[in-house]
Amino acid sequence: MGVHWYPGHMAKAKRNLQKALKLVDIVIEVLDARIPYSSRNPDIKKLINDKKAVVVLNKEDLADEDVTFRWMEYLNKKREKAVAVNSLTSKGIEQIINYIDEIQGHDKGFKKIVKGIIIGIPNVGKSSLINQLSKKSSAKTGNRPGITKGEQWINVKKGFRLLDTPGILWPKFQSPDIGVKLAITGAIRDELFDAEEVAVGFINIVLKLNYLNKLEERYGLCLKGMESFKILEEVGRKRGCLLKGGCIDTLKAAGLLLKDYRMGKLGRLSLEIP
Ligand SMILES: Nc1nc2c(ncn2[C@@H]2O[C@H](COP(=O)(O)OP(=O)(O)OP(=O)(O)O)[C@@H](O)[C@H]2O)c(=O)[nH]1
Ligand SMILES: [Mg+2]
Repeated sequence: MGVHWYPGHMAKAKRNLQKALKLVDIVIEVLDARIPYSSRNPDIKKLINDKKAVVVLNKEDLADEDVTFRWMEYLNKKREKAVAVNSLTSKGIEQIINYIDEIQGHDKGFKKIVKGIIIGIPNVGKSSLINQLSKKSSAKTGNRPGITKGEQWINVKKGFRLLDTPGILWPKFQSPDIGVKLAITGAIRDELFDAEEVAVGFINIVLKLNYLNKLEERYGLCLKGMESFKILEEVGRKRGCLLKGGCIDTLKAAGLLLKDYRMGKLGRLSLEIP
C-alpha cells in the first residue's frame, strides 16, 4: 500500500518549469507551513541556481505558531529569505511586496520591469497568494488540487508580472511518510489514496507531536492511552459514522477527520518540525 502521488503528467510539468525559469528574475517558492520539508521539491534549488528567491510558508494560520517560528529560524540560518503568509488575509504579504520593490529599485527615476514565477505543490495556495499580492482575483482558486491547469501571466502591480503555474509533485521514493503528509494536507487528489490509511497516519503524527488534546477538545473525547485506529473508531462513534448493523464506519470517520484538519477545525497543528 502507501500513497502513490506521482502521476505521469508531472514529468511534463517539470519540463515546462525548467523552460519558464529561464524567463524570470525572481522565484516565489510556496511551501505548506504545516509541512515545509515534505512540501519542498528537492530539485528546485538546482533549477533556481543563483536567481533571487523567496520561500513562502503559506497557510500559516493552520500551522503551529511556535513550530513555524522554528522553521523560519532554520531557513534563515541557511540564508534563505522566508516569509510566513496567510494568503486569505494579508499576513506576510507586505514583506513580499517590499522585497519586489527592492528588486525594482524604487529610489531610481524609473522602475525596472521584474518578472517572477510562483511554484509549489498542488493546492498549497499559489493562486490565492497571487490574488492577495495583486489585490484582485485574476487567478482561479479552489479547495482541491489541480485547479490551475496551465501557466498564466498576471499583472501584480506596475512593472511586476508573475507567472502562475500548476502545482507540481515529484517522486520522493525514499520516504513513504512524505506521501502521507501530502495526502493529509490536501495536495493529492482524494481518489488517489486510502483515506483510512492516511487518517491513521495523521493520528500517529498527532500522537508523536503531542497534539492529542486538540482532538480531544474538538470531539469531546478522552483518548489517552489509545492506539491510532482505536482513536479513529472513537471519533467515528462520537460523530455517528455508523454502518448498517451498528458497526463504526471508519472510512467515513477518516474523511471527516481529514476534512476537519484541512479546515482548521482542530486548531493550529503542524505535521513536522525542523
Ligand atoms: N487557511 C488557509 N487556506 C488557504 C490559504 N491560501 C490558500 N488557501 C486555500 O487553499 C485552497 C487552494 O488554494 P489555491 O490558491 O487554489 O491553490 P493553488 O496552489 O493555486 O492550487 P493548484 O492551482 O491546484 O496547484 C483554497 O481553498 C484556498 O482558499 C491560507 O493561507 N490559509
Ligand atoms: Mg492555482
